[in-house]
Amino acid sequence: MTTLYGSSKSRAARSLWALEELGVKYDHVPVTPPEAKSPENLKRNPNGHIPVLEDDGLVVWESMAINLYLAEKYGRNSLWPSDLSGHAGAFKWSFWGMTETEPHLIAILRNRVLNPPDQRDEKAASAAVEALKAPLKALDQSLQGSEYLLGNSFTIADLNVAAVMSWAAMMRLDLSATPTAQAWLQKCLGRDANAKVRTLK
Ligand SMILES: N[C@@H](CCC(=O)N[C@@H](CS)C(=O)NCC(=O)O)C(=O)O
Repeated sequence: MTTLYGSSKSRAARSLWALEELGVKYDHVPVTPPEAKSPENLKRNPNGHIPVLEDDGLVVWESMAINLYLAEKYGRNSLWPSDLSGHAGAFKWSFWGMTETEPHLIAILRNRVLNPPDQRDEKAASAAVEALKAPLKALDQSLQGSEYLLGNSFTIADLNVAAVMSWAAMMRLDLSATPTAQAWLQKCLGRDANAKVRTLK
């Protein structure tokens, strides 16, 4: 039995997207961010965060770890690359997404959208937009000449990075300086499995 805890309006969207791509049968418990520190959720994840996956008794937290696990277990013929160099690519891009881009995107999101207007800092948001330019350039260059990050098929590397970058799309950040990355992002986010996630609680 597979259960994913976390609302689709949170980082849990990433893992819901992976489950939908993989066609895994699962139960969805849409725990919201304010509920993440509840005693029940703290039992599942001592950090008090969502998403959390329970899969046949195994508990996994951290969105990228959940997705890499799901891809390896259920996606041998789809999202999970077939060889060791592909696995290295999946790890590389997933960690890259979390460390090189997510912190900047969160800074922009908080200071332009999430914080109450009197607690927004446009200077911090602009600095984060500036800091994002180098990783975006690296992404754009890496996609030159291939459809997806690891070659010509969509893998968990694409899903994980596009899921992080979806905040850029949501905030309509100007990505026109990196048109290859922009086109790749639209292609990834336009997949049916991602559209399905947008309909979930
Ligand atoms: N690095 C973690 C971050 C998880 C995280 O911070 N999730 C947010 C929701 S997007 C959360 O649980 N917020 C509630 C809280 O921190 O109390 C992951 O990727 O899973």
